[in-house]
Amino acid sequence: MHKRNVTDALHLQDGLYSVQLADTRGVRWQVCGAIWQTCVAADESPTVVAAIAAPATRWVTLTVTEKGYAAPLAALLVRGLAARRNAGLGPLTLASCDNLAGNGRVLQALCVQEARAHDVSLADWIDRACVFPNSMVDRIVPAASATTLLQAQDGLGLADHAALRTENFWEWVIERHFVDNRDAAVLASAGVQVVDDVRPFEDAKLRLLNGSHSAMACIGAVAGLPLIADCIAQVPVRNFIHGLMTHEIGPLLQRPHWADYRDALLLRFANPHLQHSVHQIASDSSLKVALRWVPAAVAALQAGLPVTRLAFCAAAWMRYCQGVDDAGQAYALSDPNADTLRSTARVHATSASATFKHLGTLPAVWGDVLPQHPHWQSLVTDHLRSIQSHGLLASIAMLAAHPSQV
Ligand code: CS2
Repeated sequence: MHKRNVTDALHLQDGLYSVQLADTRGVRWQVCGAIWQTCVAADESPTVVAAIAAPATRWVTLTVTEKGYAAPLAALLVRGLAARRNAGLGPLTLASCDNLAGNGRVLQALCVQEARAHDVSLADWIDRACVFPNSMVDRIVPAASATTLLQAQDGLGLADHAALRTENFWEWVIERHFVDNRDAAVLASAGVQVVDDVRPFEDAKLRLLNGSHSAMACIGAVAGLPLIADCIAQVPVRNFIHGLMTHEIGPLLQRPHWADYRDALLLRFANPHLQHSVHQIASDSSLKVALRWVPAAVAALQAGLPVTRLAFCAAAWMRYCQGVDDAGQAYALSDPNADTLRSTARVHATSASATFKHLGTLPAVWGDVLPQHPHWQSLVTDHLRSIQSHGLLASIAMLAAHPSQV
């Protein structure tokens, strides 16, 4: 784990914590007993290494967010795997549960590269004997707030400092790729879908769910709508998100019944119990949009589909980077590149073309196709100009009033 307050709370509660499962059909509480030991990886790396190298360990699962896929993670895993191999123990299944395209392959490449710098035969063992299944994990779990803890106190009659709230929905789709093939049946018996190719599920989730989330995060932050449920309750925003999914993203997805997934998402976004903060989702946007919007926009442009709403999302993100909403209220930008993004967005705040030039061409965010594409450039710049002159919500409403543009 990453945060000391969470590990401390769990430690005091013997690893037990409660989860509120809530939607319009009702609210119930579940006490989870799956955790028996916790530690903060950065401060207690020997404990993590020992756990990876323990004879009984068969799997390592990871949820470390987009920015976690960096050298310190690789170093920790590789130390654990090296200790395992030195002890003559077998390889592991290492399953990333993060919102990355090809998350298993990303993790594998990171570990193999790290190992190769120290020990080529270890790198080969990690590459060939350990397995890194791709997977798609879907459940909306907002960060716990003071209200969550109060509700836990009410619902359970005792204080739970590690309580969470979530929705009833969950979906885990994983590639059939394990050290021990019998794991497939164990996972399937728990409701996990074990498939040969995760890609159609991963694309649908990253682009429809996470793409819409990031869109509403920027829209909500700039328009002063604090929660995802507040955003989707605004008819123009809801129509925008519906149109984004229906006309620009959905038609190129291979997930079967993607329109049902879209409709279910609109209900999930409206869940009144989740209280999902737009600022939480907006954090690390410079890393997220590269996975959530860019592949969808490139594919739509290639297929001749409209990209007006995707371009609007890009413009909304650039406006969001200014760190001040349409009512003049400042907010914090939580992003590894926050300082540069904010100062760039502010310096060029009155010029849409200069904003595009400096924020719309960042290769790490937008890749190399979109920044050069004249249609994309002019759409994003026009939307930015509109947002800067009329405000964000008015610009969305104007977009809906001119269906010929979409
Ligand atoms: C969200 C995700 O915070 C975010 O960026 O889009 O955490 C989202 O809630 C999950 O991926 C849902 O499965």
